[in-house]
Amino acid sequence: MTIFTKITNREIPADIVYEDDLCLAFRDVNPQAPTHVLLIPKKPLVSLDSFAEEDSALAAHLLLKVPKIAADLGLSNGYRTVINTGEEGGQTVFHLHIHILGGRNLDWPPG
Ligand code: DGP
Repeated sequence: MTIFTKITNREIPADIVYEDDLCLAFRDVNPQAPTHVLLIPKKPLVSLDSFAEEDSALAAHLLLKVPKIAADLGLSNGYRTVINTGEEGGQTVFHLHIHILGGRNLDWPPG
């Protein structure tokens, strides 16, 4: 079980900003921008590579929640979404998560 499932199960604390039956969003413990939230499916998918056809509705649900959560967080001037996948992709927690970052001008390209 990853730390994100423990957050979902309220076994460890997190600053939760959104929750519904399928997903949870909480503030990153190591924020890289003034606003940095992680949106996860409650289903413990390892990464984007784990999505199967049966997850189509879940995938759509997650993506459709991003602008709503960003708006709720006041990111009216824009924001960035990032999904790190696998070791070379920079993934460190192996429970699929969408980073939502904003509140400053973000550089491109990332490192
Ligand atoms: P990634 O490198 O894409 O796998 O991002 C993992 C993120 O998870 C990283 O930005 C730090 C964050 N993180 C790791 N452990 C915890 C935790 O226990 N609580 C919270 N809120 N965030 C965590």
